[in-house]
Amino acid sequence: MMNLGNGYRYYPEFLDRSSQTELVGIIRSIVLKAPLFAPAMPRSGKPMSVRMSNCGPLGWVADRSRGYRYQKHHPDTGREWPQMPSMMQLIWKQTTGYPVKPEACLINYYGPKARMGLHRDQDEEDFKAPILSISLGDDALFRMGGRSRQDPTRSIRLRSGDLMIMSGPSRLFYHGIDRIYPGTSSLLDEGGRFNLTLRRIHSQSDSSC
Ligand code: MD3
Ligand code: FE
Repeated sequence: MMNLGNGYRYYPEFLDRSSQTELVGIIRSIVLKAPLFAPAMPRSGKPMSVRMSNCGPLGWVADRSRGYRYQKHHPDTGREWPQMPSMMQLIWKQTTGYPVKPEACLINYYGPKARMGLHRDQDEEDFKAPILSISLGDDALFRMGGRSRQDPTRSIRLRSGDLMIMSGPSRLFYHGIDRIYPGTSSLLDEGGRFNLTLRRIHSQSDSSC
């Protein structure tokens, strides 16, 4: 594990090839039940280049009229999100040590041209809980900023099997994916990259409905 400062923890090559293959199989079964959708930007209505799905009790969605939010149902099928697989819950428990289960796993799929602009993750109520990220497939150029959009950034190339944990100050830092490096991994037959982010939405103490 590499400590990158500000609560950023980086675990290069955390998953071996067989674990990566197992996780891709799990993702494939999830997207059969909860197909990838293209979220729309709240202001413009423009579709994002990254396609998404979720598993767990809550999922992150976005559209023009209602903006960014977490909800219990798939925006297209109206069905509940598939259960969070035990393999994901186990990785969360083993690496974060956080005493409460993750509520959402956002599944991002990047084709060769997809990118994700600099943003902060602030649609959750619980900023004390860490976020855990797992990269699968082609390499990606990840940009890490700071508390303010104007803060200096540094970039690291994320590879298949890498894991990152954002806790403490880094939890609210700006970040994005500048590009995918097509053809750098043979894990996915169709190419591109999956990224999983495991998240807590509600505070542990929050017992409201
Ligand atoms: C730093 N995903 O889903 S993962 C996202 O590779 C997201 O798909 C990127 O940004 C991806 O919101 C980056 C690494 C990551 C995830 C969440 C973070 C870094 C983060 C939240 C706060 C700070
Ligand atoms: Fe993010």
